[in-house]
Amino acid sequence: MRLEDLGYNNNLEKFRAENNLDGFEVGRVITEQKERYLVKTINGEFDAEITGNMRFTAKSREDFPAVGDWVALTVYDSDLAIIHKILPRFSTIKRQAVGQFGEIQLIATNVDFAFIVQAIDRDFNINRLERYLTICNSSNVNPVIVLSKIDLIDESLINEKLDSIKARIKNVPAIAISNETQDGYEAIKRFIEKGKTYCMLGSSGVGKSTLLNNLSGKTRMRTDTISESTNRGRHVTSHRELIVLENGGILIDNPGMREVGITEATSGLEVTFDMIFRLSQNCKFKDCTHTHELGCSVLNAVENGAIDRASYENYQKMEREKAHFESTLLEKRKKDKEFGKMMKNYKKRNKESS
Ligand SMILES: Nc1nc2c(ncn2[C@@H]2O[C@H](COP(=O)(O)OP(=O)(O)OP(=O)(O)O)[C@@H](O)[C@H]2O)c(=O)[nH]1
Ligand SMILES: [Mg+2]
Ligand SMILES: [Zn+2]
Repeated sequence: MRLEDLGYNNNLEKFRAENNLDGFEVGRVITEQKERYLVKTINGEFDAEITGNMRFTAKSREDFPAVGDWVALTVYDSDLAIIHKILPRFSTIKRQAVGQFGEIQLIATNVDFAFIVQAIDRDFNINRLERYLTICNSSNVNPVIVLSKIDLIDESLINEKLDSIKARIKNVPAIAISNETQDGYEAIKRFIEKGKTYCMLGSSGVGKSTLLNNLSGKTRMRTDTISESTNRGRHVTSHRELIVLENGGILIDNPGMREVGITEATSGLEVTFDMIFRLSQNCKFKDCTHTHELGCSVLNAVENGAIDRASYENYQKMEREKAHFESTLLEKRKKDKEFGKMMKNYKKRNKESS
């Protein structure tokens, strides 16, 4: 195996050379469980932790490694390796951490494409698709929509769903597949290139791991049906994991997600709702919120049907979430700063009195 087979590239090599990391091995984080990382290098797979210094200086979740990261590490033996540095990420998929407002959760890094999987029979929801798209668009990841389980519904309904996606979401490929019959697999495989990284996103039970297993030709991930009534909230896949396919594509599986909370997804909303953003240039007021203003091009477009009303409402909801997240973050930073100041004064006073 070469590092390139795991997705290593010239930019990373350049960074390594310029930052005097010659004394370290380089590897990619393939799983993560509670601050323990399994890192794959050309010499094998190693259990790793970060240095105390890294933990001490970390300001947010983004300063910790995540699945997909390239890291510089020292290997002592198979159970002990220490990660010294995270090499620069070219993409970071993140969401609002569930139940911890203002906190970020990293889903995967250095991802080229995301397969956004929804089961066509029960899970299909365009508002949620737009959420995933926003996350992808804010993080430099190319989205591909995958509707799974088409063996479970009537063929005419498949096209109906695909058309309803097309009506609202432009320029994003959508593929309908069945993991049972493998219909649509050719279309999926066409996206998968050697050395590129793909990430599975979607709710629990939609068939992400089944798809990954089938593509890899081996059972890498456990799959199962979970009875909604008896096992609410449990996922079959419990952690993130990166695997290399025979054709050279690199796939990251993820536990299913219930909520896809928007963080400070700056450009994500702009790209996802590009029609709304283009029209907003023509609004009468510069600070138009597109909610009630006269001379608002966006509201006009909603009125005359040029913009789908449901899409507009979904956009407004995510805008509010984004604003809420940003203000929470600001508040938190302010508090952290005040706490830092207090500690400094306290130490100073102690010094003076001693
Ligand atoms: N009929 C049908 N069943 C499928 C299809 N894909 C997956 N399944 C079944 O759906 C169940 C869940 O599949 P998984 O692959 O474990 O789902 P997952 O998205 O990985 O779920 P989590 O790991 O919990 O996020 C399994 O029983 C699969 O056999 C499909 O295309 N058609
Ligand atoms: Mg799974
Ligand atoms: Zn407006």
